[in-house]
Amino acid sequence: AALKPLHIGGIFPINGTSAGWQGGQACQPAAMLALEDVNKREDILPGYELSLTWNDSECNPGLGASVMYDLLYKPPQKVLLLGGCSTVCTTIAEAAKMWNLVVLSYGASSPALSDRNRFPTFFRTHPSATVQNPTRVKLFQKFGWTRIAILQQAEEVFISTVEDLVAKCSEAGIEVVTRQSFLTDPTDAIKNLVRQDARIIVGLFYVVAARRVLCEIFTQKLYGESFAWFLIGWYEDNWYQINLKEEHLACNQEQMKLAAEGHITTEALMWNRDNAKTISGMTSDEFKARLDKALVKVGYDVESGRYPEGYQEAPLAYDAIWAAALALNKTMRQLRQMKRSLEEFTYEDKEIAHLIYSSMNTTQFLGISGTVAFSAKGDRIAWTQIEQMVNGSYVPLGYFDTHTNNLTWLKSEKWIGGKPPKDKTEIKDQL
Ligand code: ABU
Repeated sequence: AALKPLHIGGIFPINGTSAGWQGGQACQPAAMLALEDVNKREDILPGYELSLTWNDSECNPGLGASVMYDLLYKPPQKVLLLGGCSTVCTTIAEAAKMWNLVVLSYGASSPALSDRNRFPTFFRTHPSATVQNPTRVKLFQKFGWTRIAILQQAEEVFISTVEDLVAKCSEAGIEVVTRQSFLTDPTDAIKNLVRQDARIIVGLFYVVAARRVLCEIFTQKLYGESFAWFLIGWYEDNWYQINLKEEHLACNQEQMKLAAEGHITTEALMWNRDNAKTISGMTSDEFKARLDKALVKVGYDVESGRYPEGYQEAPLAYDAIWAAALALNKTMRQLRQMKRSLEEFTYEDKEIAHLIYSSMNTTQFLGISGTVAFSAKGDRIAWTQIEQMVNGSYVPLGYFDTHTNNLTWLKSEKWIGGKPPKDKTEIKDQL
């Protein structure tokens, strides 16, 4: 018999000049691979074929809303929405409850999205940015730093991360000497960091802003042996060397490299570390080989090291489709007992919507990104990875498991001055 289609609506940030995250570039092909694999499985959604109708949001919340309305108002009926980029997910997840739709995000880190009152039908395979804060505090303690500063882009994703970081620092007796924020131009915020004698600085911004900050760090000489910068770890590896001319930066590649040297990054682990067989039968290495092939096919030159944005998060997109398929499969079985079926779902159907929600809530499997399971707030539970830029490349420093407070440290850190910087100017330096 012909397979009945089940439609997921997808929103991917791919093109555009928005200063956000264009991670759909790698995440959309990864989602298509998952769709292919899930549809091959006869034990998952038998009798159905999962399909993805999608469009580009450019990581722009206005465009994202318009893409969502198009997906909802143009047939066919969608059973679930997939989204990436915090600013867009915030918009669509707040609205989706009105259509009784679950939103599943492969690429939204904003801690604000963990608010179940505001986003009652939201889940994500992308961990919340708060998972990095205990790691940061652990590192401050490890290196004896009790005085830190924060520089943030004025976006809800970073504001909510900073609120959590400030609370965690306060619990640990670490002073946040200043919290500087900027919209697009970080020049004045960085001047204020200099005035406050900031040495240990946590920076939270999207990658376009990160390049502006780095160039300004170079100009205002806030780099080198006296400083430790903590940046976000999900930028692509060559982020500080690209688009300098297009973005009209006053720094060249050499200056950007100097300013970037020694910075530390923290990020949730997004690729399963052991090479175990996952639910799809693939190991992470096998997935990587397949993804690379798919990316070459759509024109990305990954063989010469030029990875599209969202490459790191690609396992999260792949696993999001699996999570959706498994949750819908569970819902299908429950509906069968009620003499109902998934294809009856409409945006008014609270009963089926509730079953999809509860099935997603209890979905658990070993994916390419590790164990996929959701907390009561719809969040992903994950380890973090710590890296440092040494000679222009990222070197792993360690891993941290927040739940067990266990830091695995590889002792591979390199300090420009041979030892970690101090968290303030010492009296003898002032004489
Ligand atoms: N790792 C990408 C997160 C992007 C975002 O939160 O918007």
